[in-house]
Amino acid sequence: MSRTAPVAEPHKIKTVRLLAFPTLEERKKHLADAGFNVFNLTPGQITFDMTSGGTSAMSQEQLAGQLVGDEAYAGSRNFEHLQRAVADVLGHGYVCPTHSILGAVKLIVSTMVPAGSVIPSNGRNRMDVLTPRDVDVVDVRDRAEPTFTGNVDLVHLEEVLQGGKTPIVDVQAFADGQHPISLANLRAVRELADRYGTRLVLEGSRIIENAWYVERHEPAQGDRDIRSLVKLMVKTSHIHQMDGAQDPKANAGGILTTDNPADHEHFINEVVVFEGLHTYGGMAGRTLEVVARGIEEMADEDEVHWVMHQTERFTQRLRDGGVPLERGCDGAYVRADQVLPHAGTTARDTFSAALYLLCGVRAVAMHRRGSEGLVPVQIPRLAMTNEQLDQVADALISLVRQADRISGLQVVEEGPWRDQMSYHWVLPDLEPFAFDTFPYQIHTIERVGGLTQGQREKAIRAAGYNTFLLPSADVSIDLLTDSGTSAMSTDQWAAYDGVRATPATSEEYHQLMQAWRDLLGYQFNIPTHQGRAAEHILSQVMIHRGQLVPGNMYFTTTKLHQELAGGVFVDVIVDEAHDPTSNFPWKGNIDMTKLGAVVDEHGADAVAYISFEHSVNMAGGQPVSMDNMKEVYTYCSSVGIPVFFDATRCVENAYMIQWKDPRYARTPVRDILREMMMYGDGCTVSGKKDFLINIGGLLAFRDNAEWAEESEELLRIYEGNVTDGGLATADLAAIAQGVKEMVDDRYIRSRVQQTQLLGRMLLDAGIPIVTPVGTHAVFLDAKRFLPHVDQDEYPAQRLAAEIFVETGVRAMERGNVSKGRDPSTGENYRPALELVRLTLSRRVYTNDHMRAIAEGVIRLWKKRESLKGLKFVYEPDKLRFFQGRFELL
Ligand code: P70
Repeated sequence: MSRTAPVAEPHKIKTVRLLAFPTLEERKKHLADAGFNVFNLTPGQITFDMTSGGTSAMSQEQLAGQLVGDEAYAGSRNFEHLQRAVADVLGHGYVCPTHSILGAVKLIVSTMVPAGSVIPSNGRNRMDVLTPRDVDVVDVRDRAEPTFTGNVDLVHLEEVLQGGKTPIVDVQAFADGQHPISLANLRAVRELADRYGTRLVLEGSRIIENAWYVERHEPAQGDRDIRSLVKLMVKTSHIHQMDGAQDPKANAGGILTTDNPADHEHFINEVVVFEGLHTYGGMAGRTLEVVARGIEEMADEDEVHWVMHQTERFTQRLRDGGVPLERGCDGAYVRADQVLPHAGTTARDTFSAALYLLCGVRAVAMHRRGSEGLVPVQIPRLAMTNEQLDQVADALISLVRQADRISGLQVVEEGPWRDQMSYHWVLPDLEPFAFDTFPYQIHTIERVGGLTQGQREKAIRAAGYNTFLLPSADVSIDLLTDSGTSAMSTDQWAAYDGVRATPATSEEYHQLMQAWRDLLGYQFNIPTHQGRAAEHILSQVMIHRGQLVPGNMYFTTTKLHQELAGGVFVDVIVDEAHDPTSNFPWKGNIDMTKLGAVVDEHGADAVAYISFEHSVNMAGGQPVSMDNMKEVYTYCSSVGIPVFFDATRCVENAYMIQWKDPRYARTPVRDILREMMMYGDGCTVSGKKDFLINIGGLLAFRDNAEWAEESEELLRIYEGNVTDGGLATADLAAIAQGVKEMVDDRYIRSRVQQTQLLGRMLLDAGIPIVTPVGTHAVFLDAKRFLPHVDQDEYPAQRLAAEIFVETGVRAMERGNVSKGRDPSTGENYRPALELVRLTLSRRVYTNDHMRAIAEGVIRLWKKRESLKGLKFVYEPDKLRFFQGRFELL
């Protein structure tokens, strides 16, 4: 099936693994310690490890499968699952598991290949494991074939077969990672094998990539999908072997499959000698399960096309940059001998060492030392973004341009295998390459909804044109909120899994207290289950009935809790905040004149506290300047009014200060944050945002023990213990780790800059958005997008609904519906800002997703005139935006 190149990943990120960024000095030291053989480096010393074996990102279903390994010695459920998956996807009736692909080769050789045999093969790397067993491997690859370079030269094969002593014909799908075979050629090989009474053994570790190539390039096969091509190829073989750590995306494991009961019987009698019992074959139950799930998923058409698109794109960029290479199914195989001809026989390892020195990337040729000068730069499946790959490609290009500065490694110790090599080196003086990208790799992915436009139209009608009421399974890119939607890191999961749960006091509680104190500098820290719980308690403790609460624009839940405590919210944000076209950089600031006027008119005693939000959500994610925080605090302390931050997005605000205030350009975000918090008496936090967790909140006081004590009293009544706030012990552990990760400068920069990227793309297309672009979201200005729709017909609500229909992107209304009605008049408030928020989750979407979103909104912009407004058909009186339902006008 021919298709156009995909715009973005057909999935989102579920969990991430943090990357290491060793400095140049560290890289020098690590290289020397490794004997200048990059095989000896460890992932903690490497930024990107460019190898595809066992390094793929799994699906969340595969990850879950890890926990349902029944780990029985015999006849496990996981084995039964593997049998079903093999029958369904590969079509073979028998499967024998092995510990790895080498285990599978071993069983074939020991049951079928007597010493002195001759094995025709299209893969040179097969020699590594076959030749030492007193087997003669004959290369029968057809060098004349231009497209399917892995095809077997049938004349040559027949000559070899005529010589006898050929128990099997060994064929690799995408031989050596670079040479695909056509289905027609595979079928011809099968015919010959049958004619000469021998067996066709197919090595299908990269069968998906080969099937994609067939789908694309083999004339008669373009109408088939990946799934049917995979089955056709496997069924063409007598025996099929597969590496669980390649296409099935597991971290280990192998399988041997066949339709021949006699061959299978040989395998299972031999597997007990070398591997384990025939129902586990040297794999843990969990690995069987992950392999089974991986086989079921691997032929997913969208996913295959994404993976192959990444490979094509990566190699093209390298070619364009003048890097000599051979294109591989999983990356680029660089001709190190051409880059470093002066390095002679050590060209490959010299290239690898120089690349690591340059930028911290590992690309390594493994196994036996051979004559071909290729260094594989493979892409771990689904684990990297295009942006990261672009940067790796640029690093390689830069290395090639500096090749003349690099002298060859000098051999100190050697052996026939590459891991045995060790060297001396005169470090070249290279211009180092620095990455500026998301500081994590994708660890697991979650497939996203893929409804058609017609199906989405039905879905939004059924949801009463309220995006809150859509099932998330129907959503392709979910920009409803950044709340509780972050991808956790593997470090957070490790902490989560490692706890000893208790309803009393845990180690994690103490660790969390320490982490919060270090980060915020506040003495009293009270965990809550989320932000509104902290707001409830703070409002109850601090507000006397009738008191005013001045703040920099309302937030829905915050204002509601202030009102429930008898307070009256007064907006004292700068005027610019209400003007979506003003480019004032600190639109979150409090207007000192407005604040002074409130205090002068009512007296300081009439003011409960200042409600001071960082990176103001309803204004568009707009930051507060450091000077403004200082000024507000100085003034308020002088008149005795406490200042409380809503520090929900405090790290984003801190980054904005680093980015936009030249005095802080070199100050780490962590230190900026610490200073910000000095200008307040306490804070509430919805931890579900900047704290990088899916649940949790905080109420903190700088030093006032009395407020803290009163709060704890309410906490016990409404939330949980003082030592957990109603959170699971495991969640406390995830928070403690999350708050360490959130102040990483690379992370927060990539996070906010992603928002800026989306905003820029929309601005460039002339789409009205709130400027300057804020930190966590891009806000469409519905008044200018749909000027023909009256505010009482809810233009932002309609626009959000229509964005879903057009693009599958889910957004949120932040305008007239959210603001509600004035209780005294019953009329809608008709706020100045009538916005649709496109909110970016943390660590979940890539910059290619950003491009897909922008393209969709631009399409809608072009047909905006056809859109009309909405009317309420169900209108709750509190926070009506959550449950309200509408009809088209
Ligand atoms: C959002 C979320 C929550 C939030 C916030 C600020 C600045 C407090 C809270 C409450 C979720 C949300 C909440 C109400 C309406 C719509 C969406 N904001 N302060 O998407 O924290 O949710 O943890 O109780 O942004 O902006 P919590």
